[in-house]
Amino acid sequence: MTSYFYFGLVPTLLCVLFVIQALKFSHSKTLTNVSYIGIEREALLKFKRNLTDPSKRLRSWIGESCCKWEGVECSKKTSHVLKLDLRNPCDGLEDCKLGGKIHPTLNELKYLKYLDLSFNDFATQKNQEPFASLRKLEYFNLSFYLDLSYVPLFNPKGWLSPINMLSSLEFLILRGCDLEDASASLPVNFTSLRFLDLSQNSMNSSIPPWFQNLSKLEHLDLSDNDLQGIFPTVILENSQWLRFLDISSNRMEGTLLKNLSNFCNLQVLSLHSNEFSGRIFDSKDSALNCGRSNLKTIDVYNNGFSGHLPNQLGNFKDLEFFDLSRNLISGPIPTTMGQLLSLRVLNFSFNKLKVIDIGNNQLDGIVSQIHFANLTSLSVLNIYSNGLVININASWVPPFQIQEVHMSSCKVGPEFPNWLRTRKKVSTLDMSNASISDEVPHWLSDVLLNIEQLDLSSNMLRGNIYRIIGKKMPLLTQVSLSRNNLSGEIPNSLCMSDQLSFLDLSKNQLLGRLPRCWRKSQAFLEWISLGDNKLNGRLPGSLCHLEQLRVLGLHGNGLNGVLPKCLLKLDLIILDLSDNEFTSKIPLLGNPKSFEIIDLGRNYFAGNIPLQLCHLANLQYLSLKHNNLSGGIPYCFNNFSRLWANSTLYFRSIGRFPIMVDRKGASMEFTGMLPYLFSIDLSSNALDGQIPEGLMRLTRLQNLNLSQNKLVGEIPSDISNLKDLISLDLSNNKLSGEIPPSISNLDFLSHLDLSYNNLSGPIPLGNRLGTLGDQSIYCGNDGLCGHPLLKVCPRDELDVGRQDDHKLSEDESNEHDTIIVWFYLGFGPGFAVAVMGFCAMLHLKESWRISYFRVVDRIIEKLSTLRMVTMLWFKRAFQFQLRESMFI
Ligand SMILES: *[C@@H]1O[C@H](CO)[C@@H](O)[C@H](O)[C@H]1NC(C)=O
Ligand SMILES: *[C@@H]1O[C@H](CO)[C@@H](O)[C@H](O)[C@H]1NC(C)=O
Ligand SMILES: *[C@@H]1O[C@H](CO)[C@@H](O)[C@H](O)[C@H]1NC(C)=O
Ligand SMILES: *[C@@H]1O[C@H](CO)[C@@H](O)[C@H](O)[C@H]1NC(C)=O
Ligand SMILES: *[C@@H]1O[C@H](CO)[C@@H](O)[C@H](O)[C@H]1NC(C)=O
Ligand SMILES: *[C@@H]1O[C@H](CO)[C@@H](O)[C@H](O)[C@H]1NC(C)=O
Ligand SMILES: *[C@@H]1O[C@H](CO)[C@@H](O)[C@H](O)[C@H]1NC(C)=O
Ligand SMILES: *[C@@H]1O[C@H](CO)[C@@H](O)[C@H](O)[C@H]1NC(C)=O
Ligand SMILES: CC(=O)N[C@H]1CO[C@H](CO)[C@@H](O)[C@@H]1O
Repeated sequence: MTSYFYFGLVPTLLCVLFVIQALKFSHSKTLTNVSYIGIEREALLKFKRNLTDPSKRLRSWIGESCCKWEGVECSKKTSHVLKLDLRNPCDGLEDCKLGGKIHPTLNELKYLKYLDLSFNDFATQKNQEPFASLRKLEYFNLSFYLDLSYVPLFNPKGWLSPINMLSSLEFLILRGCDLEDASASLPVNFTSLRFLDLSQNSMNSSIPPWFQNLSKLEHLDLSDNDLQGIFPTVILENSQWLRFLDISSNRMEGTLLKNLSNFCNLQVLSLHSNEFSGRIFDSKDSALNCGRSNLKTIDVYNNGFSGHLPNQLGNFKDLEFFDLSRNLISGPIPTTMGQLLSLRVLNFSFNKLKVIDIGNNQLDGIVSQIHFANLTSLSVLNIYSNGLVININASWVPPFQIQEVHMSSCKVGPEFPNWLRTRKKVSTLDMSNASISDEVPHWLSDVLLNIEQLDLSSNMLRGNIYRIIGKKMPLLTQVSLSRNNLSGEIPNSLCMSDQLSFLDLSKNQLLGRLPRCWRKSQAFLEWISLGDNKLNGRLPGSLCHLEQLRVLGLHGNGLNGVLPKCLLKLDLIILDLSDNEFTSKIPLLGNPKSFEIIDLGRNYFAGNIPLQLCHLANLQYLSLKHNNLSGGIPYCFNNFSRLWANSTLYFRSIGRFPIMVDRKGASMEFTGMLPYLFSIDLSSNALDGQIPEGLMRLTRLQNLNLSQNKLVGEIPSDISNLKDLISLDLSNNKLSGEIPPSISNLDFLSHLDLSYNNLSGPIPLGNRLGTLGDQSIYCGNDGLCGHPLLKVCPRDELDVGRQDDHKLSEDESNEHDTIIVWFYLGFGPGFAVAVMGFCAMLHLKESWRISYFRVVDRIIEKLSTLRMVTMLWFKRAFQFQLRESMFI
């Protein structure tokens, strides 16, 4: 039994062993090259040795079989390394980045097909070819590889070998690599390329001609570069497989006038934020004139496209996203928009269209429920800023659950739109300036339970504000109800909105006290504007819990009492308490350097001007007028360094001003500006002492008003330092001495009042003063003589000179015309850049369609009146500052 076992089994075992051994041998002999696989393993180890790996992502890179290492994949058949995926797994976070130098040994991975090194921090080295022999590479992703700008990627001396690689490469992703010139850094003869992503680089050339030869391309992303010139539509003719085309945010131009049937093969067309023009739909040979389109996304906002919306919108049966906003599209909205149908199941028809944004065009005509009758999936409806009249039947129940509605500047009213009544998912509602003169419907606060952004400003809404914001709105971030006729007290429920950042209830009929319930958890609240209401009582100390508060506007109410001291410890930028009944001293300001605009005018503040004001280096607008202040003007007022000629602070500041922003953040325009950006107004107090010489250092001042005080002494002789001065009012003081002759050098001075002082001597002559007209600006000074007063000075013989002056001033006014034209041309870009900072500060979400930065109370009230005058000043300031500041 045992022997049988022995003698039978052993040979069998041996036999089996032999067979296994033989199999193993033949296998390695025929299918793999063991020594070569060892080389690949060694190469990877060498590569690893030169890397830094703070998160120890490569800790599995030990042992014999490199195929089990993290990020390494081998062929099952041959065991050669086919795939190396070292993509940063934590969304590009620093911690997970690999760093160091890429060792050229990587070239030993001759069978590699897939290489992903994206979001790491490898050092780039000249004169190295770390990938040059990767003949078989099909997928190469180097996204967010900090800086490839000086690496000649494909040149003979470069990283990648054109001869070896180009025929197999199908995916090339170089997003965010600082590439500057596609022609120089990429080769001309890819043959297999299907997916090319060069977005978020700095290419500023035109699109290189070799793009036309990418005949297999399916996905082309060139967005966020600085590409210029005419878009070569021939690319589309040659790439019949193209499904995805994104060239947004460049400077491409041209029309798309061509019946490009390949456009209709596209699924995603994104051309937004370029300079395209011409008709896009409605002419026979316009681009999107297809019988049946596959387009899911048409995203062409912010161009110069014109023409009408097509009647055949029904051709776009797969359309989900349709954004034509900020173009020059005109005519009516075709009713066929509501019949874009794709699917009919039983009795229900389904439609894929989710987003319609045709705001800010030149559309007109009447919009009724027919336009939206069959849009079952619609969630975003933006038709703002057109000439549209909305005429929707009050009993209509929409087939969709809308989330975002922007109808500002459409004629929606006079009734409040009843079709909203049944919608419960509304997160953004913008019906500002929509001619609604109705009472607020009682159901509104139920519709608004999930609201995030609400703008019903500039209507004639009546009724208690509780009907709008009386219930808890936990998601509310922005609300503007200004310029209506709302009544009632400010609801305490606002203190429950922890996401709130912007609150504007100005210009209503609101009564009672300010809410006292402000809480620390309201950590986003930056803007409170309650001006021009009928509020009274004291400022609640709980306002100081709002640590992010930047703008507090309470102008024109009946607020009274003492200011809470803590208020001035907040990092406020704009504080407007003017036209109230505040009393006692101006509280000492802590040391917040943030203040830029302080208006405490028309109150009952008494005592001295606090010296602490002088620490506010960013202050550029200070009004304390019409109070009961006494004492002297602090000598340290010369500390307002933003008002110095060499200050670079100003351009950041202007961004803080109220603006209109649309969701793209691209177009921003001021709704106005302060009459004077740089101003000190201390008029109508009881200030005494002399005008401090140091004030003459504030060379950017445009307005200096010290009138109606008890100032003594002379007008400082270097008043001509204030070269930007537009308005100077020193009337009704006790100033004496002569008028400094240099005052006639103030080129921009267009308002001057020196009346009712004790000035004496001759009135200076000069270009500017010659045109400043009448005698009233000098009257009440018995000692003055000369033109325009009738009193002749002892040695006055200057008739001839005066005529010359007249000639000069004619020339000058011509010049001013051209200055103004210049100003308009130069205005936009400068400001657009300047205001960016503020937008960021207010946590603008990208999806916002329009926001609410309309000015608030008093500050806006001042806006725009003296705009023309201000422009003269800008001409100068901008010429010198614009360039540098635009690139900060
Ligand atoms: C095995 O690898 C070596 C070293 O690269 C090479 O010289 C040899 O040709 C390879 N043999 C086979 C069969 O691939
Ligand atoms: C390339 O890498 C980036 C960053 O890891 C990633 O977001 C992107 O999806 C990759 N691209 C493709 C086409 O795989
Ligand atoms: C284009 O490819 C061919 C081989 O296919 C090669 O000889 C030639 O050098 C390549 N041209 C450039 C500019 O890389
Ligand atoms: C492109 O950018 C480079 C470097 O910033 C610059 O020198 C060149 O003039 C720019 N070209 C164009 C056409 O703007
Ligand atoms: C595109 O390919 C054609 C031939 O297919 C060739 O004649 C032409 O030079 C190529 N153009 C570019 C820009 O590479
Ligand atoms: C435009 O192309 C489409 C699809 O190829 C075709 O049906 C239509 O007739 C063409 N229109 C004109 C004006 O050529
Ligand atoms: C579109 O909606 C209207 C009104 O709801 C309905 O009468 C009509 O049948 C719908 N059209 C289609 C094609 O479903
Ligand atoms: C700006 O000029 C003032 C004098 O007017 C000088 O005291 C100050 O140091 C200058 N500041 C800078 C940053 O040059
Ligand atoms: C930066 C760095 O570590 N470089 C090293 C890469 O590896 C080679 C040898 O494999 C070293 O000589 C380098 O110093």
